[in-house]
Amino acid sequence: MQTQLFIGGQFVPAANGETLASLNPHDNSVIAEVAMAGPADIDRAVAAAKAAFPKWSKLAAMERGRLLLKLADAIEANADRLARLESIDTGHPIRDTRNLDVPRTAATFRYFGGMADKFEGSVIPVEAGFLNYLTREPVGVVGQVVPWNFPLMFTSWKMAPALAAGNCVILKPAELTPLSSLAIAELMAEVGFPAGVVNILPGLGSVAGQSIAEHPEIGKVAFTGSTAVGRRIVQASSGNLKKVQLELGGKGANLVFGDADLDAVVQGSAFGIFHNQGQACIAASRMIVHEAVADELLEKFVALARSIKIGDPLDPSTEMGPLTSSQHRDRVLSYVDIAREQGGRVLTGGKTPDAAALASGCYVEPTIVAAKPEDRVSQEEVFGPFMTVATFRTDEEALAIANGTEYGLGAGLWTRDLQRAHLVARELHAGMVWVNCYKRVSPASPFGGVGASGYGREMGFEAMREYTQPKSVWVNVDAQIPAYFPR
Ligand code: TAP
Repeated sequence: MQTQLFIGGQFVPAANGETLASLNPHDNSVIAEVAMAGPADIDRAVAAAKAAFPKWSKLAAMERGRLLLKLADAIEANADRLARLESIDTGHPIRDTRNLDVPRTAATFRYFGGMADKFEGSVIPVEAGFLNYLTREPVGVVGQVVPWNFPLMFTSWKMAPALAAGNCVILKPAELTPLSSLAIAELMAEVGFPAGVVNILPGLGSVAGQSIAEHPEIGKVAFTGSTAVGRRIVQASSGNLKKVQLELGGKGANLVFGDADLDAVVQGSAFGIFHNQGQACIAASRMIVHEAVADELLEKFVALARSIKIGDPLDPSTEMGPLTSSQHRDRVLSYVDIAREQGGRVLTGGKTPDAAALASGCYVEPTIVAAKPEDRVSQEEVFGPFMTVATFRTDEEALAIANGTEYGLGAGLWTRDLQRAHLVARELHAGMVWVNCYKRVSPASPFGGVGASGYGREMGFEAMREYTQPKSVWVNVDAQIPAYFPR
């Protein structure tokens, strides 16, 4: 297992020799001591990336794509190792890291590997006699700051489009979960990415992350994480006016209309809120249900929540693992008190599991709380297996509740009425809407939000636009330009 910084194609210790323990959230045992980058290391990585950029950006796009495709193959060849590493570092159940995280990571590198030589410029019809064409050029050295909830997958979401477009990358994984991105660095070196094209530097957000956001020679910073840190990144980036892309928090509305298929709602919503222990920006964290079906739905939903098998992430039968850190577990549990203080009713969960075998881990039971739309638990991102429920009478009321937070990332709705589905989808304040499903993602479909959920889009052609700058070139083919200063 690699535990050092990946700079200029080499694994190296941090300049100041600092390390930090990465813990297994199942029992808080130490997995590894990992090097922690400081500003001097970020400077070294930027120098390596700058040196690599001219050759990498001018390499035939098909060749850049070929390396990304090779990396996708290498990820699949190492699937089991990567899945285990991700499970012990994050707490994701192995059934998910095997079936979702690793395949999605490979799929993202493969999608953008295929995209590299298909992302085209354009010719713009301007006045006669001129040829005006638009090319899209890479930004240069880009910084990427990744959170701890999907460290492996987000490494691919961030790096794949940036590299396909010809940029060089400095990526900082979260201090809590650095291991899978270092394993990706190892595979990148193996499949032949040139030195310096990718640099992966674990480190503290307030030190290494801040240094990336401020760095005068980094042209763009892409960030996924909390809205509070997103704001800090915007401020830090102002020195050199770098491009900023922000994928921030969410408070996903999940609207259930009276005509919905309730069994489908239960399954889709349980995936929406309890997959990855609810640690997802697009979690279905607010159920907003028509009062006529609320009792029937909640009875089924609570029964399912109580039956979820919580346990060691490495056990293939585990359906929900621990949260990623004990600090985060405590933060999630603190929201149970906050809910009660404002009159919320805990319908199930709201505590750590009773099982003695889980006592030293970061576990929280699936939690469902009936709360008013204006309560803090209905407004703030809890980021755990914690769902609020509120009821509505009219479609207008449902929309007002759904759109009544500062966030606007993902939202879902369940109905058999086609016209209502399209109308509500149009009116939802969100970057992504799911109809009769929840939390679907694909490398081909743009991902991102509005409002306090940030700006810019990952995935698809939109991601390639984010990682490039347009250049308009005017050529006089046979235009007769009248003299402006006739003499
Ligand atoms: P954040 O503090 O936002 O951490 C996300 C990433 O930003 C980590 O890599 C972090 O580094 C880094 N970071 C922290 N301060 C930074 C700074 N000043 N400059 C640059 N980078 C910085 O999230 P958290 O504290 O881990 O979690 C708190 C809450 O954020 C969660 O409860 C949840 O609401 C939200 N969150 C949202 C998402 C998504 S997907 N939208 C993901 C994670 C968290 P270190 O962790 O290494 O310090």
